[in-house]
Amino acid sequence: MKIDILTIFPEMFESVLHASILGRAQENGLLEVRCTDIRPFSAMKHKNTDDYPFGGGAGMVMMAQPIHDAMQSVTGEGFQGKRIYLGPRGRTLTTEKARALSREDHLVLLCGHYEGVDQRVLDMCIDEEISIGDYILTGGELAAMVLVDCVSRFIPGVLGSAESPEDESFSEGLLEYPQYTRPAVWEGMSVPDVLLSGHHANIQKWRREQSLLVTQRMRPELLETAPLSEKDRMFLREAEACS
Ligand code: 4GS
Repeated sequence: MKIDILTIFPEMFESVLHASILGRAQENGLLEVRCTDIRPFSAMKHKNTDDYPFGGGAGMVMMAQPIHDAMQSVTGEGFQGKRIYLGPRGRTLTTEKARALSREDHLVLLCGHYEGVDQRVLDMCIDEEISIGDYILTGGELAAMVLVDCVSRFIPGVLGSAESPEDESFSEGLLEYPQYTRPAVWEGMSVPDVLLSGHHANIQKWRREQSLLVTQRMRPELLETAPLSEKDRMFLREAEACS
């Protein structure tokens, strides 16, 4: 997959994109991320990318022209893919959305700054606005990095063969069960016996129940849409009665 990022701060991406799993994915040719600085595309004498908002008000607005020209430079003729603006008005990024985007050949991510972007260039050049959550960032760059990271997990081969993108919180609609590693006793606290038992079926049952309990406690609304068996529902009813 190819991902182009349009930003006025390309240097923010260097370390994030080259370390760890994303770095390996790019070395293996599974992922190709390119950052394009919007500023050189500005037709203004001083290469400005923002201006005062029509109608007044605080802050600045990113101008249409530099963004449009930067977008043209990475899409060209016959672009096949999705052009995404990261901003708080968009639909919130979810696992489903990340999985769907991972099937695209080419993504272009536009990072906003200041009070936003001239609406006309969004109307002309953007297919979809996506938010990473209901809070305000100082810029869209961190949101773009979050999107690149969670989309990349779903590209076949990006995770090592032992890891699965589906074997985590949310993928089964539930939160993750607790994990433990050595030592078996640390600071007087033991690992749950069942995990040391070697009894695979009991371990699976325990993990499922822990997932159900932590979801009920922390994110009960997820239980309304998670695929639950009759056994799961019975367990949750009993847990509720005991609490
Ligand atoms: C988000 C967000 C965001 C909005 C960028 C104000 C600077 C800022 N982007 N998900 N201007 N939440 N962007 O807060 O994507």
